Formats: sequence, structure tokens, C-alpha cells
Amino acid sequence: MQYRDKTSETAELVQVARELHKVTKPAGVPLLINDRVDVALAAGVEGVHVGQDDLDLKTARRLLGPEAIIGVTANSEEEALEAARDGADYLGIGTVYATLTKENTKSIIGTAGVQHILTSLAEKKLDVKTVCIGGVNASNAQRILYQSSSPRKKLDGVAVVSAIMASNTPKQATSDLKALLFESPPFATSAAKPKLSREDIVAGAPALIKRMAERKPLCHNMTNLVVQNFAANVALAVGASPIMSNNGLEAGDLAALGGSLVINMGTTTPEIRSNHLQALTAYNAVGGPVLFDPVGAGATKQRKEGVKALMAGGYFDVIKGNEGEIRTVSGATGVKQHGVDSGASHLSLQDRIELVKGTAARERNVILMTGSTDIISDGQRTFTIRNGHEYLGEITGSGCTLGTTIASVMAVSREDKLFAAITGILMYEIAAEHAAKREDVKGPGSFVPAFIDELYHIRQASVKGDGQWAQAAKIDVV
Ligand code: 3NM
Repeated sequence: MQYRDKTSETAELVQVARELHKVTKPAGVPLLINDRVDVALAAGVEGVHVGQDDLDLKTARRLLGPEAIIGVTANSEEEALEAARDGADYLGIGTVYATLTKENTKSIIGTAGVQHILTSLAEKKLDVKTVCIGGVNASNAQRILYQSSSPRKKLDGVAVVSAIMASNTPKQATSDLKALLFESPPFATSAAKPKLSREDIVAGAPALIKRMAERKPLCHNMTNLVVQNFAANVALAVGASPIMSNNGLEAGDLAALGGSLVINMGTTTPEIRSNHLQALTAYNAVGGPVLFDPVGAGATKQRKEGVKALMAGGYFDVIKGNEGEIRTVSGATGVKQHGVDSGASHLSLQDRIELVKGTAARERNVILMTGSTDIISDGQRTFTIRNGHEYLGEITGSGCTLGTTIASVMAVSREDKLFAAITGILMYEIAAEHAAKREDVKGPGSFVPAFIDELYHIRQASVKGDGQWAQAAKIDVV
């Protein structure tokens, strides 16, 4: 427990610290004073917490002695490494998310920033305890712990102010928060992923489509104005049950029905964003798979901010986008997208693969970068897929409805979301190839109904146990 009071007079600080210590000591909870070594000494408590602008760690250690607990705030890799080398007992890493509790926070580093610091500490074999701070509460603590952990180092806990102090029931808030920290979030998957070969995929994809068609899962689409009708038809054709609700208030009821959610950022507005955040929270709470399609992510400031806000607001099992969109998701600056189309590629295939794999490892989810070669990874297993047809680029909503297809499959395969996503892509792109080959298809206009028919035919064949269609998969393990 930390006593943090920036305004009271010294005598009052000492008095309050002594009162607090009467409670914390019998409970076996160390009491630390923020910033004030003198107050810690006067009150005889267990230690201090110092920020970068407070008394330095070495001096604090000299004054308090080797037994005292000294924690240090770290906002960057450099600050973390220095404090760990100088013998800090723990680091308070932040600021994770913007907070009203502290005005002069430096930079907002998100879970990616926390993970970067943890990885660096582990690489340098600096064994120091860590908590993160800033905007942490019961609705995001599990996700923050999950998404910030690196394979070699995890946070030891979280530090909160308002989540407890602003609660009307602080005792309950504390025990609720503590209970959450001992469980994985509902959307977590096991760290070790099963190996997946091309043969496994070709053999397994039709069976998964059969399972989807038999269960007819709910596929909740919060999608843009342009593609709502098309997306609903695609969901029906692949064997899911679509609902096209943009109302965040009913997302909790829908999430309880065991399906999946598509959040598509096209035709976004501030009101739509807040509905998206509500729905994301609802699905995350029950582990319902969520696919994020950051349409036009790099095109405008609004959309770049939208990507940040949504990624800070919850967990996406799959993020799919074209090159510009995925670069924005990865945090690249200066991405200039002209509208929502993919535009020319700026990266080599190898660079795109590294970007997709690295972003998936960092976010602990599945990242799909679409293009004439699709790249998909969960950070451990990475594939390229070269199916599809150029007509898909000549009609509106082909990217969006690929998202609907993937989400529909994920709804019946929560255990391996990468395999589910690949199955959705193959069904979708091979159906496009079948449609484009048909004699009645003369161009993009006649392609659309034929494509919906072919999605339906693949579903029907899969239900009958005929998985021949999957042999056309042009998929390679990277
Ligand atoms: N230090 P809440 S953020 C005390 O970034 C403090 O170093 C921060 O309050 C840092 O849990 C912060 O209400 C306030 O967001 C955390």
C-alpha cells in the first residue's frame, strides 16, 4: 500500500502515515510513502516510492538502509533499466492508459510499451518486481496483464488509485480486483500453440465449416453503412446467423448467446466508436471472439485515433486489414492511406511477414494482412495464402465480408483462432475462384451473386463430408 499525498503539510503526512501503519502492519502489508523519505523515516514505515523527479534511488537507499522497500516509477526502457541496476525493489511501469488521477503523466505507453520494458529487463537478466500503473481497473486489469506479458517476464501486479479510492465500496473493489488477477482473461488461449501444417489445414478446414453450418452461430456485425446487406448475406451463405446491430447497449445480451463480433471501423463517428467500445467490453467479458477491421485506419486523424482508442479499450482476437491498416495498428507513424482502398505496397514480402508476426506476438492475438498474398500469424505460426480472385478487388465490401466469414468460423472454434481464421479465408477465397470461373460470370456485377452461391456450395459440400474444395488451398508455412 502506498500513501500518496502531494499537498498536506509534513506534520500531517507523518501523522496520517502513523495511523495507516497501525492498520497495515498487523495485516502484514508493507506501507510505502510516495516521494517523501523524511516522512517514511519519521513514521517508521517499510519504504518509499520515488518518481523520476523525486529524490534519487541511491540517496533514498542510503537514507533508508538496505532493508527498506524502494519502488521507482519507470516511463521508459532506459529509466527501467537504470532503476533495476541501481537496486530498486520494484518498478511502477506506466503510464499504461490516460487517467484523471495524475495530471502530469509523461507518455502513454499502453500494453505494448509495458511489454517492451519487461522484455528488455528479462534480456538483461534484471530480476526486479514490476507493477504497471495508469488507468488500470477491474474491467481491463486481466487484459493488461495478459497483453503486456512477454514470454520471459510478466508483471507481478497492478497499481491502482481510482479503481479503489473512487469506489463507493472500496473493500469490495479491492477483493474483486485481487480475485481477477489470479485468473486468465476469458479470451486467453494457451501459450504453446499446436503445430499446423498445410495438410492439417486442408484436412481440417471442411470439418470446421461443417461444425459452423450445424451450429449456425450468431455473428454480430457492427459494420459500416455500405456493406451491411452484403455482410448479412455472406454470413447466411457460410452458415452463420447474422445480426447487424450497432447498438452497444444490446451487446451484452447478444454476447451471452455465444457468438462472435465484428467491429468494422468504416463510416465511423464518435457515437459509433463508443458503441464499439461497449460491445467490445461485453464480448471480452465472456470470451466471445472479436474481429477488428480497422477500415481506412491510416486515412484520417479520426481513424488513427479510433484504432488507438479501440485497442486500448479491449482485446481483439483477430485484427485484419490491408498493408496501410496493419501498419497503423502496429504503431507505425506517417502512414498515408488514400481512402479505404489498399493502395500500393510500401514493404517487401519479408518486411510484411515480420510486421504481421511481430504485431501478433506483441498483441497476443492473430493478425491478418490482406493483399494478393495474405499474411496471417499468431506470433508463433505464420502463413501466406495466395487464393482469391481479382474480382474481389472490383466489388465493395469484399474485405469487410471476409471479416464476417472469419468471425463466423471463430464463433465455433475458440481454442485455435488462427486455424479458424485460416479456414474462413480459404472458404472465402476459394469460393471467389469458383465463382469467377463460372460461365455466367462476366464481370464484377455478375460475380457478386455467383460468389454468394459458391460460398453456399462450399458449405453444403462440407456438411456432406466432401472436403475436396480445400485442396485448392495455396497456403504456405512461413
Ligand atoms: N503514477 P489511476 S499514473 C500515481 O504514470 C500515478 O507514473 C502514474 O491512477 C505514472 O489508477 C498514476 O486512478 C495515477 O489511473 C494512477
